This record gives sequence, structure tokens and C-alpha cells, in this order.
Amino acid sequence: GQEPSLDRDCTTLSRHVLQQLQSFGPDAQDLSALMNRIALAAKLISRRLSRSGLVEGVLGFTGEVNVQGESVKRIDAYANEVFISVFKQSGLVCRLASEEMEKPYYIPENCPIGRYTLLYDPIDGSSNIDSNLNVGSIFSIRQQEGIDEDGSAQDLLQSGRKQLAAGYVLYGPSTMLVYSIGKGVHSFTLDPSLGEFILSSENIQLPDCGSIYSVNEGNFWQWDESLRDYIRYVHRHEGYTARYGGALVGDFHRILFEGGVFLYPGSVKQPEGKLRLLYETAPLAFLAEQAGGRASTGVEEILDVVADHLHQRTPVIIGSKDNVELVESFIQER
Ligand code: AHM
Ligand code: MG
Repeated sequence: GQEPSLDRDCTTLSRHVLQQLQSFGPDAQDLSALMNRIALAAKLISRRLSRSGLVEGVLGFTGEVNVQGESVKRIDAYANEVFISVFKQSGLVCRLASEEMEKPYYIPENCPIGRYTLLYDPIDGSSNIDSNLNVGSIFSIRQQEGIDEDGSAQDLLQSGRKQLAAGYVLYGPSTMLVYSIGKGVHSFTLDPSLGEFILSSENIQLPDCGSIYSVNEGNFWQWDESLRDYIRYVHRHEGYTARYGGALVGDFHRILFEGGVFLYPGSVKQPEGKLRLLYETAPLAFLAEQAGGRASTGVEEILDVVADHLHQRTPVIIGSKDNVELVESFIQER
């Protein structure tokens, strides 16, 4: 096989983060350490996933049901624990909040100095796992602004503009990490033989418009008429193509590079849709905006939405500016 040539500038993730952090102020060293920890969690999860069909006890369910009312897969539980143990050792994170835990998880030994909260979805799209299809992890870092005994995490109930960093890991044919600390969006590919994430694309720009629309059309009859009108519009116009993989990270990743729109709207049964604000839609909205795209609920920017609880859901329309605007025009016309 072809090796990347040595004269090519092989920028590792950690070097890239350090370069980005020049002139960043007091959080610089911390953010660099936090990103290195996320990379470590990603490598551990990636390794586990790559062996899932070979090793006993990786696939299947634990038998438990999480706070969302969903059956917990073994890989969900494993990945959730990986983030906890990796961040226990970081010293910087005092609190973690994830899709798999009803209340934030405190690491008391870190709390005297840990000034950050990590919000994450350890395995996004876990229904894809048993078919050996792509899944992801999503993360978001916020400053911690107080400690609460009751686990209500009031300080997290602020807009997505409070995020210091956000990104995701895509476990696909290769494992990729995409991140932003508010200075553009950058992607890295894991070289498993080196155990390093190597820079793939810097300053990714989401095309202003694209042909892809990505939505679970099986929910058509549960949607509001305005959404149905949008889908009818797409069906009747040339130049659209449907792509839906069932895992948000993969569907979003395609749109980040190729343009288009991903939608998970509200329905009659679930007016807020399915996806969660703090650790799914807000981090991806942060990336979309940083890449020149948009993320909307239909009536409001996702990054302006203030959660009223940790696991709040929100409808989402995310991707190319023009495509998002078109969907909004249908919703707002009604
Ligand atoms: P999960 O985090 O429990 O896996 O759920 C989120 C996933 C997203 O990855 C994906 O976009 C969506 O649920 C798919 O939902 P549906 O099966 O309703 O189309
Ligand atoms: Mg998820």
C-alpha cells in the first residue's frame, strides 16, 4: 500500500490544536489537553468498534433502559465509561453530562481545579452497530459556572454560543475527528498504525447550497403540513437527491463536505423531534456556523436556544445556508 509521503506536511491533531490556540488566552493549555483526551477516547472506542464482530460481549444489549427510554446497547455503555475514565485522569473536567446518564456525573477529585464540563453522546446512531454501519460520538465543551448538589446543572441551561469547543468522531471506513474551537472547522483521519489523528481538511467550508436532503421520510404522515409541503417541493423539482444513513454524525458529515440539508423535525407525537440540544444539535450547529452554514429549529437559530433541562430535544434543520432557508420559508409561511 501507499504510505503518505514524508515530505507532505503531516500535521497531527495535537499540533494543530496548539497552533490554533496561539493568542487564545488563559484557556489555551486546558483546551489542548481536553482535545487530546477526546482523541484518546475516540481511539479506544474506535478500537473496540473495529473488533465488534470478532469479540464476545461487544454487540447486543445490556438489558437496561436509559433516561431517554431507549434500550442500552453494550457499546453505548462501554463508550460512556470510556469518556468518564479518560476525563477522570484529565483533572480539568469536573462534570460530564451524556445521553446515557440522567444526571451530570461529577468527578469530585477534579472539582477543585476542573473548570470545564464535557457534554457528549458516546455512541450516536447505535442502531447502526449490529449491521456494521457507521456510528459516531459527539462532544461539546463548556465552562463550568457553578456546582449544584441536585444535579440540575443550571449553568448548562444557556445558549449554544457558550460552547468553547465542539466536534464529533465518525467511525466509518476510517475514523475521523472533526472539531472547532471557534476558529474554523478542521477534520483529521486516524492512522491506526501510528495511533495519531492526521490533518485531512483545514477550514472546511460548507457549500452555500447542495442537492442532498437527509430526513427520515417514514415520518411524513406525522409531520405538520408545512414540512410535507417542503418534501413535496423537493420531489417535484429537479436536482435533489436523498441520503439518509440513520446516524446523525455520518449524515451531517456528508453534508458538511458536499452541501445540502439534514432535517429531524418535530412530529405530532414528538413536537420537539428526537435529537437532543446540548449534546447533539448544539455541537453540530456550532460546527455548521463555523463552516459558513446554518442550523435552525425552523423559527430560531439552534445556537440561540436555551435549554430548560439537560436532555431537552429540539427540531433541527442543518446544513447549507440556502437549503436551510428554503425549509424555513415553508415553515414560516404557515
Ligand atoms: P441515538 O443517539 O439514540 O442513537 O439516536 C440518535 C439517532 C441519530 O443518529 C439519527 O439521526 C436519528 O437518531 C435517527 O432516527 P430515526 O431512526 O428516527 O430516523
Ligand atoms: Mg445520539
